[in-house]
Amino acid sequence: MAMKMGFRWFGEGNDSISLADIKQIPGVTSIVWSLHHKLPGEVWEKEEIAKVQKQLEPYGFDMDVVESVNIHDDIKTAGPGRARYIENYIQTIKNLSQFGVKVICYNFMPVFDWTRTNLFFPLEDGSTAMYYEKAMIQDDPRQMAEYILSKQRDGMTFPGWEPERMARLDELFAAYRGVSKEQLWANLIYFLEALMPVCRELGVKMAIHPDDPPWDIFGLPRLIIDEAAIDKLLSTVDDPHNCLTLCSGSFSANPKNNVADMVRKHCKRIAFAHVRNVRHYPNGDFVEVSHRDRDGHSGILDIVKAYHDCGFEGYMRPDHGRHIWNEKCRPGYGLYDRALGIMYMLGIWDMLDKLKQGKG
Ligand code: DNO
Repeated sequence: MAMKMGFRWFGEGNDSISLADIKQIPGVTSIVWSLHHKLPGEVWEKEEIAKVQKQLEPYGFDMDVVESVNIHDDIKTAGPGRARYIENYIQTIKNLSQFGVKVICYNFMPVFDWTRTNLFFPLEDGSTAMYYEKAMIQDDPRQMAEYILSKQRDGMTFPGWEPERMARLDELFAAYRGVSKEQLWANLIYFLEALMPVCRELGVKMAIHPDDPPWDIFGLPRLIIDEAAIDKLLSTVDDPHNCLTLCSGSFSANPKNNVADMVRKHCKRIAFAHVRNVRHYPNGDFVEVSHRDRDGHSGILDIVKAYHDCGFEGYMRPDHGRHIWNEKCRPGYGLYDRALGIMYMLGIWDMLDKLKQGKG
């Protein structure tokens, strides 16, 4: 088995990029997909999954990786609907596995998924990219949520920022008010333990995505932020189906995190690799840059080498790119810069393969 290269696609009518476009990027075999119209907690029905399968088939792409099946807030807060929503989640896993799905990416972030303050920050090369300004994430989350929602164009959804949920922001914050970091951990472990038997039976890996950025925001506790958290998660539920989506950009937003070390330590438990490069500023702000190692501080060369050295056999995808060549696209998810990112990653990978075979 070898590493498999994927590309995130938001679905027919929900993405400016077509499967035919993706087919022309060298090396891509997996479409990283989701049912973006589903709200957290709903069961994904087989007919809905079959529709995606039909769309991918003519291109020969596999549908092995889902990003994401989102978790209902009642599971995260141990709210009244927890048992029912876990049951629904298990049913979704069963349905997905019938279509060959092997990895389910998810996150356990309270209220907000990924968080940025400027989705189109101008870079010095004339492109734009996503930017995080620490000073802007202070007291009032509503302003940030309104800004992010205002950038959803042409009915295209932003996963994790469902308008239905954002409209209930006060209620959501109230639900999390009593939830300490320890309780959130306990709720995550409870959820995973409930899922592991079915994951073992069906061979499906649950791959948690780290908190992005990896620190508390707006007073909400955040769990998957550093190496200690990964160690705790993987050792507490010590099952090969309890895995990571190791997102290099999320972790490396904190310069203290060394992503290549994380890869070397936990290679076998990484089901899905997100490769993204960020540049830090001295005040703690950061911006997402090209995948080229020297353009940022994430250590892309070391990270890709660490995956190669450990014989990584999971799925990898380029993560947020810049918006270049006037492309009109979802923030971070254009065709052009992610395609460049793939060529950079495969360039490193292929050369390492060649050196390993002694032909370098
Ligand atoms: C952002 C993504 C995240 C990720 C989820 C996984 O672009 O990396 O939204 O998909 O956190 O559940």
